Amino acid sequence: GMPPFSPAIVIGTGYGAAVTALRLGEAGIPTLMLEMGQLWNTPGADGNIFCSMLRPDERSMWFKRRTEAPLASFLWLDLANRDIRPHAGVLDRVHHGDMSVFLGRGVGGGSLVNGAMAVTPRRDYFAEVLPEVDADEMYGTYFPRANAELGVNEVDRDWFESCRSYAYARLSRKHAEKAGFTTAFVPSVYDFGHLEREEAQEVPRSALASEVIYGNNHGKLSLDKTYLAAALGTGNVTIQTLQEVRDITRQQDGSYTLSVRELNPDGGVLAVRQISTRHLFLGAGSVGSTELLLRARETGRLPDLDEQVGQGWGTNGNVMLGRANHMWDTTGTLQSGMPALGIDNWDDPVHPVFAEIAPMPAGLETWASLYLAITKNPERGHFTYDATTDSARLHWAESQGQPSIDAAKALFDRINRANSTIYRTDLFGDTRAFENRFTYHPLGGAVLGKATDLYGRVNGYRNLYVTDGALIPGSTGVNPFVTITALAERNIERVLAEDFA
Ligand code: FAE
Repeated sequence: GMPPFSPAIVIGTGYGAAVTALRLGEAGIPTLMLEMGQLWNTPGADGNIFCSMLRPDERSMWFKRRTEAPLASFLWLDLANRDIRPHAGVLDRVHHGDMSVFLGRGVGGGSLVNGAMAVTPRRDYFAEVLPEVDADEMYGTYFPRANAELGVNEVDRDWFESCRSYAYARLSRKHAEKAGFTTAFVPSVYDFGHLEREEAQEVPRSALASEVIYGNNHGKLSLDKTYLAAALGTGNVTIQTLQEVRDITRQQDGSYTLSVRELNPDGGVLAVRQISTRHLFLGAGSVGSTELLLRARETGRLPDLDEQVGQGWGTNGNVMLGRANHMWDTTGTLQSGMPALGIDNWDDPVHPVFAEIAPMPAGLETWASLYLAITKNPERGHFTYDATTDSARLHWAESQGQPSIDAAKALFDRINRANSTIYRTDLFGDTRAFENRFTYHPLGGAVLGKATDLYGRVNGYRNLYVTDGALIPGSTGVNPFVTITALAERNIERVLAEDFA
């Protein structure tokens, strides 16, 4: 018989997907969201929805036998990682040769696991990255709209100067300033008021209880509390979980039929079903949406997709590093898991860097300062389709990460020299000082104006759209979710006005 039909389907529930579903729902269009991860609203035996980073269990990772935290070691001991039962946990680490990508899985996508840093990119750099997008419109309308809907807030400056939670950030600021660099406060979707009450022990601790990459039990305005709650509130949006979209085919009448796996949260596929739609929005993220399109093109299901699908992928120049502090320079044992400060050296003509001052919430004094540097790395990777595994394969060589290291090194060599400090070489599993074999910020693969038109309409097919980080050509110069959100707001406004008449 005929598969069930929904007027609009959105794949995924991350930033691009959530924006799109809200605006479709507000316009009165019945919309179904298909999410491969779980809905995170049910406490486990310990009373918490999410587990902490210090005692990870099966809730932590997406079908792994052992956790794969970004800091592999401390004094070369594998302290951070634990054996776990394979389960549909909230954080995935997808391996592609020399590069692995961290991804959120669940209703809210990356918003469940990220550091909540909500940074609007510099206008001059945004215009450089996406020159065909009207920057006046973005900075006048869509960035403000995204910031308001996401609930972006800033830390109270007086509290910041006196609190325990950001002693580690004040220390890194002191070291940066000694080398002549300036720092900038970083807005957040973590509620800083909640954080103040956490430190005062008036509310349960979350950012102050080493909760970040495996989810926050309190304090964070993840998408399930903002855009997705509003989308459901329209009465026109439905979310189905543990639904992994695999294949997209186009029917003669122009509708799309999806083949969807219903996943068992403890492993395996319960069923495969079909569902059809008129308007199909891909919000499965840079890696997920690119894979869906590439598979569709290479298996002949959507043969007219652009050659640009799979191209233009980047890491946002991510590179992580640690510095060793002197005995008298303590970071403190209480560290907010949510960063609030960055070293802003983006104006450097040779090596622009925006380095977030990251916590190392080990619960003990580590004498280490940690950083995630965002650099301007011109290298790009691309995806090919591997028929034997029916999956997309990322091509990115470790050497392509070298420009990120060079930029970070230029900045932190100067900070080390000014403070007579050295790099930590015990953090990343071997003796390297710079870790560039993973990214938190995958961007590109179906780039705006290349694989799609200037509003995310996929070239070659009507009523097929990309809404997420796949649209951004590999770099935004800052943490990317505000950019993804604002661009999705811009695109869906145009699509609703023109394609649903
Ligand atoms: P994303 O949020 O990844 O959502 C995609 C959704 O689609 C996920 O829920 C997937 O489970 C789902 N999905 C994928 N494939 C399928 C399929 N085939 N069928 C059904 N569902 C599917 O996409 N960014 C910042 O701006 N600030 C930060 O502080 C920050 N910290 C981060 C920390 C960590 C540990 C990580 C991993 C990321 C961080 N990011 C941060 C990046 C940010 O979370 C990311 O750019 C956005 O989440 C990407 O949004 P998208 O809408 O592209």
